[in-house]
Amino acid sequence: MFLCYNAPANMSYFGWENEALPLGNGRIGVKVFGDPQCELLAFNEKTLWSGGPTTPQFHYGIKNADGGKPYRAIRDLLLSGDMKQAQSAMPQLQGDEDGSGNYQSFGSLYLRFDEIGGVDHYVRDLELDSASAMVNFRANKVVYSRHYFVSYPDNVFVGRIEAAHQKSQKEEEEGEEAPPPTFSFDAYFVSDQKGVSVSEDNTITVEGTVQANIGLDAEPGEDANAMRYGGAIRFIAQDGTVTATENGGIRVENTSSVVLIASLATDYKNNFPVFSDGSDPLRDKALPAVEAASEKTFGQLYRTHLDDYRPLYQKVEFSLDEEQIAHPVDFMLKRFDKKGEYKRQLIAMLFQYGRYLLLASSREGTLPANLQGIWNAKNNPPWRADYHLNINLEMNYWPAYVTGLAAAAGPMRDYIASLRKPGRLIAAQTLGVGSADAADSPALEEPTGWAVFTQSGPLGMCGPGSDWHWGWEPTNGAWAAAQLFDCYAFDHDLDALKETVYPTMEEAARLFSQLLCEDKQSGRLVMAPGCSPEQGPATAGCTYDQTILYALFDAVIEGAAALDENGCGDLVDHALVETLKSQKDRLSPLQINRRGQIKEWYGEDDFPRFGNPYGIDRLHRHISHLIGLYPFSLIDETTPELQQAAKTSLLSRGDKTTGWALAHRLCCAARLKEGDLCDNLISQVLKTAVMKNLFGTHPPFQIDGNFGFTAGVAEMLLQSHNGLIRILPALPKEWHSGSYSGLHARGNVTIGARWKNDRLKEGTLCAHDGGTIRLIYDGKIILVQDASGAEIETAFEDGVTSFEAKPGVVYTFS
Ligand code: FUC
Repeated sequence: MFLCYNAPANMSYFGWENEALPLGNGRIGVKVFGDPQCELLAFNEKTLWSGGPTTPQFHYGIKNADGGKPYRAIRDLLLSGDMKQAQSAMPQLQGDEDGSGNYQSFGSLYLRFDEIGGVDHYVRDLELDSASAMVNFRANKVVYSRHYFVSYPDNVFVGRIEAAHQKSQKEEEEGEEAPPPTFSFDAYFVSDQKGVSVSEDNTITVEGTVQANIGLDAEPGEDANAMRYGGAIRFIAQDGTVTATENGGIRVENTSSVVLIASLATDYKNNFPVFSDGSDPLRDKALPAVEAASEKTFGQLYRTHLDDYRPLYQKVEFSLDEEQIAHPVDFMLKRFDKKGEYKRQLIAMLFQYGRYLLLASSREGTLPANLQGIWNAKNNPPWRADYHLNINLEMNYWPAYVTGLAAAAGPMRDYIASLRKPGRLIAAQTLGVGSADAADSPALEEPTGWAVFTQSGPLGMCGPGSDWHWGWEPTNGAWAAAQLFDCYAFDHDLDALKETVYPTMEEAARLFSQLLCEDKQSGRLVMAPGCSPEQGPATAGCTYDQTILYALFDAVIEGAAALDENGCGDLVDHALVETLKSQKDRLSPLQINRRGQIKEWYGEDDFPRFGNPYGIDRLHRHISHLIGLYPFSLIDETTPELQQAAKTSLLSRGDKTTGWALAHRLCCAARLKEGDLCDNLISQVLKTAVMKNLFGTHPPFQIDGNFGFTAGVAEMLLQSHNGLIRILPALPKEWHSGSYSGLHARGNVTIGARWKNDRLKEGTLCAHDGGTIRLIYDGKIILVQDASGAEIETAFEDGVTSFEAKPGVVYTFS
């Protein structure tokens, strides 16, 4: 599958955002512009951040280190019913972002070619099956081709630029061999951190320390820190000459083929509160990677890259039975907008693109995909290109397990686990649990409970935001923690559960278990104060907080049971788990308001009807009161009233919203089995929420929209919450026929299905660990057969077909 274009990307920030094509190996990101005369390759390194503990103004977001005093006072005001006083006291809970830094841009490599002449037959594309970008064109009877990829196993960017004669058929037939055409270019690197480039022999190197948002006077920004970075770019020409130039560049002359190998690194390590491994990133990391890769040919490097990438990407196939014709993407988007054409082709492409982007921006051993994945062309990107935890980071990983990409999920798991230490400081200083008073406090070694608010970063930022309306959401870290349980729910990854996930979830639950208070009026156990992202009043027990805690407690209870069953019960605090069991039901997250919707705030029916004193936006992008529908599963076919209320809520919120918010609506509509509503939302995404390069847009570019879209489409095809596997639960009328394979269901089950004329034709199922399978397709009885075609004994009750699956056996069903 290709994303193709018949023009280069504009060499501007607009072009970078809308048109340039992304490559990455989870650590190194590159955007390809593809201008024939002057190639621009914009480089990123995932860990290149400003700010953090080495900048004096940084204090993890904590403004008032008050041990949680105002928090308790406001909680008591709310519990005594004094909404007004509570609201006016909320600013006391605000933190700040001082010194929290930004994800930085690494810099750009320019290749300025000697006059090439009139260009035609120009094509620039991104091949998803090989994670390669290509640029091909002709000029003066010469065919130029460029091929780029970023290899995860070799940790290098690799490019090859070639020229060949454009031969007529006659020349081909006659087999005339002329010497190959050659080309020449100057290469130079511009560091966005003002690092100096030096060239020697065939290699450019650049190094320095992070200068942050450099001012007009080229002075370092105030978030400049001591983080070291280094990069090396080597040019290996097949013929002609390669020489270092005096200005730190490289001149390649009269070559017919040249290979570029580049690697970038920093000294970042996620070891709070130091965040450095003390290395020399150029000499210890980037140069050795380039040296090692230079020993191999382009073909060998490419083969290693494919051997790593393809088995992951090709796990899932999906088609809506529309031929994938290689029209330029911008042309197809326009035609869809005007005439409704190419829709199914675009949907299949955008679905797989989300999987591609996740592999490109998130692989084992580094930070998770941030708000822009791994790509960023500024030193002050939108929202710092950080890790927002009130939906965005979680959404980035919604497609991971269901679309077979556990290999991309590790960075989220490791990052959230790493927030435990700074999160203990935050819990102690803002919520009064634990005794840590500074980042070097020995108390931070004890698992007393951790909390992270809305914004977080790789250098320890995780305190409350500078405006409580969006900044005081104490359960955000708990949401991320609860989601980590996907590793076990989907893939039965016991090692991950034991080593990182369970301890991280349990410690978050320990904190909130202590913070819950009884609301005398309702009898519920509530978290207070809390805000529904990112609007309305601070209240006691808002649906958002209550749902997250319900889901977290549930995940801990299930996780503990799994550890007990697998002989790892010593890792479980059983007394705590018993407490969570008794607290869970008293959280009572979901209530229906007098408009027949899911309540967002428990007391909302009593809010003043005139004047909107709490600034409530009924069309708000966040639908935080519906997280119990998706990603969590508090609402399903066993709760029809809640389902109806959720539908009313979803419809009333409307679809005039941002990229990620459309994606969340899509996931919710899928859970409601509203296929046609899903289809409308998909049209909205294609019309308003993707750019030419299919990057999701908020606006501006924000990658969560891509990942949420992929998760939403997967949820239309397969659902597996609450012990049931639902086949094709939300097919729109327009999707008459299609097929998929390789999607994952909870319980370590792989599923495929094919449908025609709106009906399931046939499916495949493999339960890797065996067990009882409970399948639903449209309330109909399902026939299950083994590989030999023999019918398997099933039971059918309430629309559910169940049978005992043997481990690893592939069954078919229809
Ligand atoms: C959330 C959203 C914003 C934006 C930001 C990065 O806080 O409410 O719309 O997406 O994250």
